[in-house]
Amino acid sequence: MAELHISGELIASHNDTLLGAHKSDYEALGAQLARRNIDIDAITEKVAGFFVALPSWGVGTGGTRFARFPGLGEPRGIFDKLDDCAVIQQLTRTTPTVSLHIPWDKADPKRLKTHAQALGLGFDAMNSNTFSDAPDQAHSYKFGSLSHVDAATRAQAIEHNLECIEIGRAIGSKALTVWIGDGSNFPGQSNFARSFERYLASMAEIYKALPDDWRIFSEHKMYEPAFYSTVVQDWGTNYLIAQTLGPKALCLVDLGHHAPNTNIEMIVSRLIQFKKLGGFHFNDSKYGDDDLDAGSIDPYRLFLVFNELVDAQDRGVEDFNPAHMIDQSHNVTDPIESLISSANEIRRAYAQALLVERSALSAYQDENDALMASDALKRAYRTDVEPILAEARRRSGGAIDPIATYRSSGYRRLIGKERPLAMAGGGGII
Ligand SMILES: [Mn+2]
Repeated sequence: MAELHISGELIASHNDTLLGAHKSDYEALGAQLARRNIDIDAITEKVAGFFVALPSWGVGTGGTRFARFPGLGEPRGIFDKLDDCAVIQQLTRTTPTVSLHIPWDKADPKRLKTHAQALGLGFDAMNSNTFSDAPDQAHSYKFGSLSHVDAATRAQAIEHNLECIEIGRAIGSKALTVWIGDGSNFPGQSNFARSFERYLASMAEIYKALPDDWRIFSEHKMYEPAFYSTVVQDWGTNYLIAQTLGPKALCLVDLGHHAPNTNIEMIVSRLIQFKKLGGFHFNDSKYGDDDLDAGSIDPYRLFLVFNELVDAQDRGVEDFNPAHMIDQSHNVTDPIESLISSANEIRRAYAQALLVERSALSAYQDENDALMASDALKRAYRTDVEPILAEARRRSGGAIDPIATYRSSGYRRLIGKERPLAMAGGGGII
């Protein structure tokens, strides 16, 4: 039976020591926002209602192409991963769901559901894996999966995705994320048109098996593991996929899956406008698909993405319900601390975007006042919203300072004793 590792008493006693300073910070920010005609409590309420899903693969140490350096108390399987996810949720109250990766997290669905429920967790989108070979599979994905030249390999990859849907149905998931490693390393190695045709035909088979209330997300990535071309390379290709498959097919934007300097927030706006934004894999990057912690490199870009989301919300865009998920690889930090911090950074970007004075911004745009338009965004971005984030956590039973509370709990030391060091699988990077 699952048990919660962080006690409510620990959170409460930690919060007590910080409450005085926190209250005065919150009041000061409230007064500052009131001068802008913004009600701080209304913002706090919205922030408290914003959630992001944890990646099951994120609580283990990720590793690079060169090495993996596992830390103390690495999760040995999905049930350990869920325990770690529960710690993050208890402290942040921002991450009530977990996104599973099959076959890494394959287990009896009933046990999965019971364990997660006991920890107060639910399940977000399922992730299929046809970018690596499972030990017992008949056909290799070395040269592709859903777009493979061989029909039997494609059929096996389709079947795996159908199995992910089945497991997902049993545990209460409502979406399937498909990312493939298919592509080529040499010009001429594969025929662009024919491999994309094969991919679309395979995806149509998966789409047919999708329950009515499910969505399927395709995730584009410009390179890696294929270095010359990938079948689902860019948001244009991704849009064509979603458009070809039908209304339940939507595009997933992983922030690290673009060329450096790409205007991701504009891609987000385009996908919203044409009703094909499925959701996000949040992370950050400097050079490529670095899978660094959200907001750690370019927090302004994260804010600009959220600026588009809040703009769409404010305009009342129909059926606007993007999935928020984290997709990171943690190599030099305690993964639990990285995920706590990332969940906070994602909420921070949302809170800042809520502070943009949109009617003023719109007026500056109509007057071609570039400087003041830019300043309207900067003004919101410059606001230190930490008291709002802390108050949202506190009101939901979470910690005012989740990292400090986590460190004082001794959780990492405790599970270090329970879980012997193992080279556990499932530290995936997609
Ligand atoms: Mn991803």
